[in-house]
Amino acid sequence: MIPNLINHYSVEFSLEMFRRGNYSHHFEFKAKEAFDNGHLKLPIYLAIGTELNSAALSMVLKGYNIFAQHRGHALYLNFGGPPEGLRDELLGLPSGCSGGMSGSNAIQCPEIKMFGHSGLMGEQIPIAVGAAYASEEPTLAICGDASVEEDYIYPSLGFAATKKLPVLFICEDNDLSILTKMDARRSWNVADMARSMGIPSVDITDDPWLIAHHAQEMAQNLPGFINIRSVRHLWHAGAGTDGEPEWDRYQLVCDELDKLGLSSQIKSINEDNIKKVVKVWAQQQQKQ
Ligand SMILES: Cc1ncc(C[n+]2csc(CCOP(=O)(O)OP(=O)(O)O)c2C)c(N)n1
Ligand SMILES: [Mg+2]
Repeated sequence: MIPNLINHYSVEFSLEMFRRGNYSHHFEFKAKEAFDNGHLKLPIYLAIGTELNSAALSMVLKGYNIFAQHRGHALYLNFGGPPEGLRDELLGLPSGCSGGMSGSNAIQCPEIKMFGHSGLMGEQIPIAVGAAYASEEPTLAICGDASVEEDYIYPSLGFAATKKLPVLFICEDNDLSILTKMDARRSWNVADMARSMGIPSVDITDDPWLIAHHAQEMAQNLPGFINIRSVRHLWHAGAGTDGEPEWDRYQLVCDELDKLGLSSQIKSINEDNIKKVVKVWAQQQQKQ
């Protein structure tokens, strides 16, 4: 616990982080609407509930090669991937960021150095480690709490520790493997596991200022591992819901910014982003 962490960051930092996460938030709801209306033919893996995790990472990690898995829309957008490319990918169009051939599952974006995912859970971790070894470039390797259970993760962590590779590992931990909670799957903690291999590790909530703080600190001396306790608001794939989420980080962040006296700024960011997102989706509807 770091008291008053939010006050360690400038207003500009907090508002820019909110602007990014807020854009992704609205984009995801438009994607959900398109899915609900039957416009998307492939499964969709929405990041509603985790939009601010990658917004925080994008604020402090610059120039990283990015390897992620299926729930990556917000990551793509927050790091600057063009929304039109993601929209078209979801719609299965050749102008999509993966040529319309992967859909939600395997988005990629050379402009932001984000590599696609094959669909095999966790395979991006050994690939990210190999890429960091070869390139010596800073690398962001993200997976879910179920994917870290795959056996190829541990040799990869061990190799990154031994070679002191510049990899920041993130586990976006929503306590779910599709529908199975963690306590039915394993008795160990992944941050402890990474630490036992010699990788500095923390296990934190999805407070975006806390994420930014730890990512920035770890980036000074990689490798590092952050487990982020998060909430998936909607189904694993698709856009349904099983009820109220355990917590709503997006709303909590709005409340924090409100307490800082920034309500008029967040209102205007929100209105501006809604207009932008509506326009992006409307452009494609006009073409169809
Ligand atoms: C090796 C492998 N086993 C099983 C699957 C089927 N599968 C796809 S996603 C998933 C759960 C992923 O959970 P997690 O990594 O925690 O990510 P989340 O969906 O919770 O964000 C499973 C079991 C797969 N894609 N690959
Ligand atoms: Mg999970």
